[in-house]
Amino acid sequence: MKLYTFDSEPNPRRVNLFLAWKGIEIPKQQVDLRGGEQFGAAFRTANPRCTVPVLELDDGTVLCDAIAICWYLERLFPQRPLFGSEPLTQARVFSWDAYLTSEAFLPAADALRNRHEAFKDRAVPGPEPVAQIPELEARGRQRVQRFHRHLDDHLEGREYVAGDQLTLADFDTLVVIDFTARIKEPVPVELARVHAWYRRITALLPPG
Ligand SMILES: N[C@@H](CCC(=O)N[C@@H](CS)C(=O)NCC(=O)O)C(=O)O
Repeated sequence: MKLYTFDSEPNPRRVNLFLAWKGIEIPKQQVDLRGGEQFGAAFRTANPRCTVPVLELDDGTVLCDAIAICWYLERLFPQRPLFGSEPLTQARVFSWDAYLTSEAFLPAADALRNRHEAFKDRAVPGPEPVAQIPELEARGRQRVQRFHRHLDDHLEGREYVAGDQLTLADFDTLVVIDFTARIKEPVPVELARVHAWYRRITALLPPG
């Protein structure tokens, strides 16, 4: 197996945290997103969507979404489970992934990609040009703020995001929170439950 990644970016980081927690090592190849390597012919053959992470299996099969990569590896390496062991916890992890993607990742990406010159005509990842819509920055920020409030409400009486044990949903949420801080939309101090949860999860992360 081989993992195509660009370690500093949010979706690759989701897989990296998962691998680190389980102690799995997979050969990695960095795809320089800043230098445009995702659009080069070599990588495009692996993933025509031109995004990372990508897990390439020994028979050439590719998985191009962080959640699918983690689920597949969970089945191969069941130690230190991150999808829980009950069907309901597993369902909650997938449900949370769908929620996070639409209500946090994409709004944060909208706020970033519709503003910066570096993303001109690249407002959405992928090989086709997509023009920026400057108004989407403000809407993205508003939705990120709403997500922070929802997360704080959700954490009332809960130690973990999905069910009563640590799951991938916690790591993925941590990655989103760091991403929102990167776009200068940190979690407001008054959202104490989010801050307490963040400290708890950060303390569990393997070093590095
Ligand atoms: N659906 C994919 C999305 C992957 C994705 O959007 N990755 C970003 C990095 S976080 C990317 O590769 N962007 C390419 C670009 O900006 O051109 C997943 O869940 O992993």
